[in-house]
Amino acid sequence: MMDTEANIDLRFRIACDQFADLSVSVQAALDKLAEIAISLHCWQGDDVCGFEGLGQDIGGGLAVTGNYPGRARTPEELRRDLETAMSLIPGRHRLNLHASYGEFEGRRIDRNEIDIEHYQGWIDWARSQGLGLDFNPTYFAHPKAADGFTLAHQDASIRRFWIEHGIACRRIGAAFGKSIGSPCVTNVWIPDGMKDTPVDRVGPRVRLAESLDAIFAEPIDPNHNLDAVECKLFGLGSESYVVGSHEFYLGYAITRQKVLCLDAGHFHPTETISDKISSVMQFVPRLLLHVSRGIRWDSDHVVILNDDLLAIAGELVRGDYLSRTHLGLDYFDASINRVAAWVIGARNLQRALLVALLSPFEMLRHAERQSDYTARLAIQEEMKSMPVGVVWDYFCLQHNVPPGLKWLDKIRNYERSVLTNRAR
Ligand code: RNT
Ligand code: ZN
Repeated sequence: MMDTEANIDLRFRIACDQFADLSVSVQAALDKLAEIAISLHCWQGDDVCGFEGLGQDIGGGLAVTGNYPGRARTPEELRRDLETAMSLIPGRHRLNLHASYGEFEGRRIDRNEIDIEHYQGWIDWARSQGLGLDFNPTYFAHPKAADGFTLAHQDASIRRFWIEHGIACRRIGAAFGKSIGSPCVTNVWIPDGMKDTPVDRVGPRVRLAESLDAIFAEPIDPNHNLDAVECKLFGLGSESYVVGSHEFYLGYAITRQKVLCLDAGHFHPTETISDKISSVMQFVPRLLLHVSRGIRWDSDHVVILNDDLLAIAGELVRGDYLSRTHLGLDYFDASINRVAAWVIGARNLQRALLVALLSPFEMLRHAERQSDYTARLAIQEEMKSMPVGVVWDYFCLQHNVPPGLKWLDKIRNYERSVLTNRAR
């Protein structure tokens, strides 16, 4: 048996020839893949608990299920887990932080009082790791969100509180972007909605638009902070009506030229986001994707390499949208090793992008332009058995990350030596 590296090397060279026959440059694909940053969501590491110590239910129609041992309980634990995950994901990436993950040192700092000092530990860590930072105001898991309304609340004082939170978060996002040297995407998602049929669908939407305008009133340098808005079809407890629907935020993002966030789990169960990309990109400046996997409802399962993911990656590459798109993961699974959940999801997104980057789009476009749909279908199907796997392994080796399944051994060691020592 050859050693793994020599074996991968040999098979890689054969694969390159196969792709060259289709006029695809493997090296160009790998160079491009190395440039694509994925924003890892901090909340997978601790079941969306955060560090405020409010003891508040997560709420907001979100639900984390499972009780796998090893949940991160402190910023130090979460950072160590993230470092482990990132050591198994090729390339340079980003961290997506929620406001509830500030370091408050036992003090009760309410959401409208948060300031950059509470995130200095994250900035220092991100800089030391060479990571970009993204941010999210936290409009759930709080007494003032307990009745399911925040920015669209009937009570002006509650709306004001959440507007102040949004304003504080944009300033923190801008400080992130400035000190890291890469714009921070600050994404607004709110839970507001109703369990049962509302009578007034208009009022909350008018209030939401006003609240958002108030949050975004302060001009902020887009080189430091970019504002994103995320829609949803329904949530637990907001089955009948969500104020921030797709149409609402699509209209909002177009008229205000904001980043539109599409979460793969936030549409009808048979509706996919891949086909939306080329439509919305005609009208919004940039896109944020919450790469997730809905099952039956917005269940936030770990991202797998399925047709939906491949279709998303294909659209981003074919449409040349990568430079206008921010990629983030969004799921929370507490039933498996949480560090592995990050690694599996991130590597799958990268592999989907690699499949897209290795596709013979010139050849396919040519067939389509000639109305030769027979060839188009034949080529598309042939691609499914091209040797992408060994190209991926080669990419991992290039970036000093374990190829194949070898990363799982590292996770097992980490679980044994670190995670199992954490009390439940
Ligand atoms: C909720 C949204 C949102 C959250 C995070 C925790 O349905 O997807 O993005 O998952 O803010
Ligand atoms: Zn999301």
